[in-house]
Amino acid sequence: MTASVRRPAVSKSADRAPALADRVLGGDRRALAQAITLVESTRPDHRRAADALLEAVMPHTGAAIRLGVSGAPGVGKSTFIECFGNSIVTRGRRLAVLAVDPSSRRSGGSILGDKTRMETLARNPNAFIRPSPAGATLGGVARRTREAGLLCEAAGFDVILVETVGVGQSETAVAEMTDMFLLLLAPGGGDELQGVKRGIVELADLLLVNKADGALREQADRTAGDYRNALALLRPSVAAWTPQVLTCSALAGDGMAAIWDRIEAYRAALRESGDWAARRRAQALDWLWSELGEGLIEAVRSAPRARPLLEAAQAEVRDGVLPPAVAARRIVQAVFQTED
Ligand SMILES: Nc1nc2c(ncn2[C@@H]2O[C@H](COP(=O)(O)OP(=O)(O)OP(=O)(O)O)[C@@H](O)[C@H]2O)c(=O)[nH]1
Ligand SMILES: [Mg+2]
Repeated sequence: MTASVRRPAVSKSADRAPALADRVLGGDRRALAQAITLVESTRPDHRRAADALLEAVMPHTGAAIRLGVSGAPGVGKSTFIECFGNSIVTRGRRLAVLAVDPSSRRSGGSILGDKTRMETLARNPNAFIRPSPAGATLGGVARRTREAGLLCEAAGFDVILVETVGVGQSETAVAEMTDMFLLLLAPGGGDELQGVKRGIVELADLLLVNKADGALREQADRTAGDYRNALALLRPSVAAWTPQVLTCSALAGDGMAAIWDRIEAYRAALRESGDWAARRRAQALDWLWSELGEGLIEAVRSAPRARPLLEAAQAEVRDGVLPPAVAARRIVQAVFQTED
């Protein structure tokens, strides 16, 4: 017997999945929106249907370019996505835009509000804009965003853009689910002044100094030069690609073609070196482990066998009489009925 984790029988609650999968694969936008809502749901029967759906579409995913876009509040992300998005859809691409940050955590408007700011793009049949679910936790949104991305790929979108706000930990989550990370910067100021953490700059494969127009143009060029110098001191994360710095103006629509060229050059370089596929494989495994971690915690929380022990352990840990590591080990042993 092979050790396969595939489940041949589809459970009753998953009955709606095959029909929905077919509609998603046919490019039906309403079905895509419903499918994303299904994977975002925490109801157990929805979760089972979502699993069946994801398994059904999986063979039809993987061909898209997955881009992360980040930048401090006000740097021009929404304006950029509208401008860049329009420029690539007019070149025949199909673009899906997803957001990672729960709207409650965002300083500016949520991507939902952005739908009005991304007016032209939102109306384009070759673009699909999906706000992040309100009230969700960061970890939860990041998990569902990966799945939403797969669904968009299955629906025929060949560029998946995941937006995040550039000030917190969500950047790492986004870098872990995308092929290439774009960081938007404003003219002038160092990272700290821009409210961008150093670690986020190090994640970037392409840095874009936006607002390179009018009175800000020269300063944008200087800022780009500063970042080029700073990047020269960093070790690139893959040998096949040295992060680059470009200037652009999302407002004036300048620099969009050059950005797309760099994205294609990046993909060609990483495909050539084998890093493209290797990174995807590593990301898939990381994803498995992170789901496994979440799943196990959930299982422990809801295991009846663990409940009395959990309550007692929490009280003792809170009162400082039991070391947390010891408590955790005992709970794990009780849940799995193992001895060490
Ligand atoms: N001059 C100039 N202004 C720009 C450019 N891009 C964006 N802006 C302006 O910068 C302001 C912020 O732009 P947004 O696109 O909303 O920025 P954001 O990064 O999405 O902001 P948050 O959603 O709050 O994080 C707006 O007033 C834009 O018009 C640009 O290329 N040049
Ligand atoms: Mg915005």
